[in-house]
Amino acid sequence: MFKKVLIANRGEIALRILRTAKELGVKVVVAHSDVDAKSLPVLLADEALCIGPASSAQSYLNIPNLLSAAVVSGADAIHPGYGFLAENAQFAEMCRDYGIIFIGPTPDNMRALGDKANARKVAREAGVPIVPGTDALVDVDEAKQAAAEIGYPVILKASAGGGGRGMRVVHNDADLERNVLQAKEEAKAAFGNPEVYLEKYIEEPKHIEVQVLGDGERVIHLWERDCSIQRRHQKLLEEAPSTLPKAVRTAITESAVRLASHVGYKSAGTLEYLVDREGNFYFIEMNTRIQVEHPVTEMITGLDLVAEQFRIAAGEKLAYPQDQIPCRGHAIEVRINAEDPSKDFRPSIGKIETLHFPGGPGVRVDSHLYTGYSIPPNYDSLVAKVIVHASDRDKAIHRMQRALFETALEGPGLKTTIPFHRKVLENAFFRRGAVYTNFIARRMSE
Ligand code: MV4
Repeated sequence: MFKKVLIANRGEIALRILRTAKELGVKVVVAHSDVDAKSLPVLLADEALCIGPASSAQSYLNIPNLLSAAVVSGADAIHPGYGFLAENAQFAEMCRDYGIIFIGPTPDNMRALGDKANARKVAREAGVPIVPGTDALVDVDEAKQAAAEIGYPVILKASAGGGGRGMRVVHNDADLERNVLQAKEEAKAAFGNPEVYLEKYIEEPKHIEVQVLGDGERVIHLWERDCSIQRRHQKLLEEAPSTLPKAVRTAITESAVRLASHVGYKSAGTLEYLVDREGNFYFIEMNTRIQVEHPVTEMITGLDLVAEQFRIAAGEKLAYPQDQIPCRGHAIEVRINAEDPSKDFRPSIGKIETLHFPGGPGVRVDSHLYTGYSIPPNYDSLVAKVIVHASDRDKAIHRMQRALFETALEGPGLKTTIPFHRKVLENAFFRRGAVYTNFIARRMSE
């Protein structure tokens, strides 16, 4: 195992990684921006190094400073968390060049799957269903011909995009040319890569993702999560397992193992799918990182996914065969964001004056907050994740209601998504599992 890990991240995920590192006997260096100097991960670290000013570009994305911090502190590994540099193949390669282990997939894994048009090719080769559509578009004529074959509506996606960024839905031939050209311009500006491709637009799908672990030789799955409850591509509530029929669950998880095995995947990863009303599923993209919602999978399997990432990166082989991965009960996570749901989820910042987290059976809270902490305005608004586990979905919903009833998170002017979550948990459609990607727009609009 490693002697010392540098955590190249902040907030709840930096704390989450720190906790596992300590349990594994690995010393922790937290790299932080100057506004994060008094953050909980910094206070709990064995060592902390400031890597730059508040702006992410100059700190958490600053590769020279992060590598210098790792070298200076004598860290033998770097954990990137999620976001920031987590899916940057070049960063992973530079870590390797400096003799530091990147705790994540190989640069080749990231390159094969990071480009979404290429990930579709990999899926096709592996015999995994993809949405009817094209490879990277050569010109507008190709788009028109493909749309004529597939039928409208279609969706244009940027190969270099992800998580909903750089997507446009097109309903007719008249709008196609303009949208292809605009999508290319936008993709070039946003990602430095103008490549776009086209897919049939699936209406009202469920958004299901399969958690996998690979050691470079063998891949296993840790069941699936339903992440359909999103707003503008920000997930708000996730659960595991899904409410899909057992036969669909088996087919989708097996397909994920096939795809990840095809590239010799090494580390934790997530394969995203859309599932339509008939139970047809289509692979859309793969996330080559630990995800925010990984705790729901930890609750139903009893595994520590971050510890698995450490062990795999240290060269260990997976310790369990597939049939020893349990799927016990039901878990739900709500993301508590410092945002005002009544003001279009506008970010809300402030100092924490009153803080009380829930506890008791089947409740877990992952949060870097403490009383007196000031939430800096520079980063993501996620401030806490409340995760519950119970023997079935109804009991998990009830337990989450109990947990949120216990929760107090207050400060002058501070607003959170907690009242919104209370409404979701009461919603009749949510309660019967009738959740699709348009749930919030359609069922929570008032
Ligand atoms: C789609 C789609 C419909 N058809 N692809 C959004 C996130 C990104 N990972 C993929 N996304 C979508 N891709 C096809 N072919 C609809 C969405 C989508 C969506 C997906 C999951 C959760 C919420 C969503 C909200 C709007 C659109």
